[in-house]
Amino acid sequence: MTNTDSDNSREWAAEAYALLKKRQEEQKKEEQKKEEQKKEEQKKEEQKKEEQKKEEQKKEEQKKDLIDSVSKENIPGLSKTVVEPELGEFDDNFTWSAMVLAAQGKKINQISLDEIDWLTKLRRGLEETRKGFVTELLDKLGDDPLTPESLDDLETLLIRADVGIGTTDKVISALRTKLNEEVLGGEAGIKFLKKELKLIIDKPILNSGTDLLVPKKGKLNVWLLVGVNGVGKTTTLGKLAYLSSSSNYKTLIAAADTFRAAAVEQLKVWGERSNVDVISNQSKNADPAAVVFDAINSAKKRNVELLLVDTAGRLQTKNNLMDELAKIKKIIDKKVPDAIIESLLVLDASQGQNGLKQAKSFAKSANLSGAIITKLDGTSRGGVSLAVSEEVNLPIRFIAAGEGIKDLRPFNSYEFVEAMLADK
Ligand SMILES: Nc1nc2c(ncn2[C@@H]2O[C@H](COP(=O)(O)OP(=O)(O)OP(=O)(O)O)[C@@H](O)[C@H]2O)c(=O)[nH]1
Ligand SMILES: [Mg+2]
Repeated sequence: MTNTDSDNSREWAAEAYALLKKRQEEQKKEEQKKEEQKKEEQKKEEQKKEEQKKEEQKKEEQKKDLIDSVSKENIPGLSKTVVEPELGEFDDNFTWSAMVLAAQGKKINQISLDEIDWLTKLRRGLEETRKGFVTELLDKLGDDPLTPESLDDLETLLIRADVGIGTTDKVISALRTKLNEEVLGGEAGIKFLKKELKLIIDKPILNSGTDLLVPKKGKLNVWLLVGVNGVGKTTTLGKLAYLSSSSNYKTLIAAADTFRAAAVEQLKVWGERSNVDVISNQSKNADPAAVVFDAINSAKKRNVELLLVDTAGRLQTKNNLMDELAKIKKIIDKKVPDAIIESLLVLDASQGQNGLKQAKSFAKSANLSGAIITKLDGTSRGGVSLAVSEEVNLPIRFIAAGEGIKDLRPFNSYEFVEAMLADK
């Protein structure tokens, strides 16, 4: 970005901030107004009740019970809790996030607080990964141009951020070739690095022919979430259910992790939060494929567009797990041959190279179509996302940076690389 570009973007960010602030204030005023109206109505209602009290005491008490129970349902925290983001200060976080959106051609009135909030979280989450090499590299370089020696440093830093040896080699040799052609300062070096990393992440996405994974309308889409235990499959499924139902796709959840006792309960909480039904079988050691069978029947009856299937991560042996997945797929193929199946591997970024090993072994036997990277908040190993793209050849479809219902977004390589290599 040139200075003028960045000045313009800052102005843009200030305008965007003012607009969002205005919108928020208007919303607040509107809510206040509604609240006052509600109070007024309640007051009137109470007066009315008071008048009627003597005559219809019995009847009145019944009515009050009803009102009490309805208002209890509306108390946040008791049932479906979706925390809405608040507009913070007009600070560096806001400016950076707005600039990233502006650089992608977003118009001021198209940006939402959700997007700003997400980018801020993503950038903050990747801070540890970034500190590992960008900050250190720029510190080492000062104002000097990149040299073959500084590339050796960069190589070590990339490997430390779990980018993986193969991916690091590729990036470093591209930089070496570039250095043979021209002198690169620190900032230009980072810019070139961003471009190279983006190319690596984009390759499997381009090869898949689908930029953005969304359910195909008018069809049954079945997304299987697979991965070893504890990586975040169930949480991710809950967030996907929210994203899908709030984007108006008719959604259903199949609780096919029958291995872990609490899995169904955990899913039901997520289902309630996003208003999505959960198909389950509470009996001990129920067959996961049987749950999927029931879920498909329901999905067909209800014209469901997206069926999200939670699977177990802790079957005793890996073969067992793979057999289970194969059985689930067979059932889907048999019952709905024209369903669109996505097998999405959930990977915990904080497991770094270990996670990559898992990805490789799953990819061999599970016929995966994409990856979801979780726990990008607060790890120094976010670089593993690059290894997933380069070494396992999987398109990254979603990323998560937190435990909240809105902390999962469709993957955007530009935003990811900008967040990972942000220079402030
Ligand atoms: N910080 C953070 N925590 C996460 C994220 N995603 C999931 N978790 C947490 O990781 C833990 C495990 O998540 P689960 O969704 O239960 O993982 P799972 O893969 O379903 O686990 P099993 O069913 O036992 O195989 C929970 O405490 C989640 O809240 C994330 O993006 N960031
Ligand atoms: Mg689970």
